[in-house]
Amino acid sequence: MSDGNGSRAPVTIIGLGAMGTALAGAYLAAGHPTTVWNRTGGRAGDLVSRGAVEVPEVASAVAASPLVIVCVLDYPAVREVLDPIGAALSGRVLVNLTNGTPAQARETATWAAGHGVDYLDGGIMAMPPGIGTSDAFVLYSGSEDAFVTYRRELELLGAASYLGTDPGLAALHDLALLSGVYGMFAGFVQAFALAGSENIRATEFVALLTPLLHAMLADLPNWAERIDSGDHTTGVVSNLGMQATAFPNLIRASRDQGVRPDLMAPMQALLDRGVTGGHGKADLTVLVELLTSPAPTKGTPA
Ligand code: FVH
Repeated sequence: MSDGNGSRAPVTIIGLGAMGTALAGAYLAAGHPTTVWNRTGGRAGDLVSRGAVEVPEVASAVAASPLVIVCVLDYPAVREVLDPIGAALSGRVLVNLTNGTPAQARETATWAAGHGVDYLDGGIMAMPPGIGTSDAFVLYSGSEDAFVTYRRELELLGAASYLGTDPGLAALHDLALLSGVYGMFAGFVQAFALAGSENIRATEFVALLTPLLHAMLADLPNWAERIDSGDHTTGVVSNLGMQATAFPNLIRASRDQGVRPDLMAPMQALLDRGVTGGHGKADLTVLVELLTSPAPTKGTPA
């Protein structure tokens, strides 16, 4: 939002960890008057030399701008910082880019509404060096007014997607996306450990792993089609029964090689549940349904 004379809206950033520092840097680079506050002082040196104003009191930081962005470690930290200054935040837009759960986002939105604060929750889908580049995107939910009013400022951080008025939606999407990422990281860890157990250098092995993962990723839209349609059995080329038979080899070989199979064991349990539940001929996508249905108790079918 500009004042019509082209001057930039003042922005306050609360939290100067790796991410908060990157956020503040993006606003400085775009010419916004930027006020910063961090629990531990002395972290704003570079930002101050670029024009940021560092203030010692969080209430003064909030008073400096109509748009306040908080990005600290977790939601308990958000509340620790903001609870005492609800009155100072009143009438302002608060954008919370701290990682948390949908329930925490909704609770914080309720707290904000009780103090007359226009609340937008967000999930940053980028690492700090990606902020302000075309690689970054940020998910938002909560106050649509806040999103529309400050869309231009939010776009400075990365592509901005508004998901709806339920403040928990951004956190839900964020955590679902991170589940995909961490599932992949778990696979990376296991793959490099198993290859490394025979002294295969990671830099050689990655040349094999990367194209395989690209091929698997190309199949992801087909997964999505199956999941949305609920049809897990038409045109299956790699059925669950076959995979449940091959997968234990991965666990056995890991043990034989002195590599802990802990990261893979839950997948084995789910595959086995699919087979005992009669889904051996189905695609792996059926596991999504098994994951969202209660685990069977002993003696009952899956
Ligand atoms: N960095 C990343 O790659 C990811 C990318 C996606 C989004 N996440 C989330 O962003 C939040 C902040 O992450 P961060 O990388 O800035 O984290 P740190 O560098 O560890 O800095 C933590 C800041 O939080 C402040 N803080 C912690 N506890 C409190 C508290 N009780 N009261 C006030 N501030 C607190 C800490 O302050 P200080 O220790 O310097 O005094 C830092 O400013 C996070 O939710 C990620 O999941 C980052």
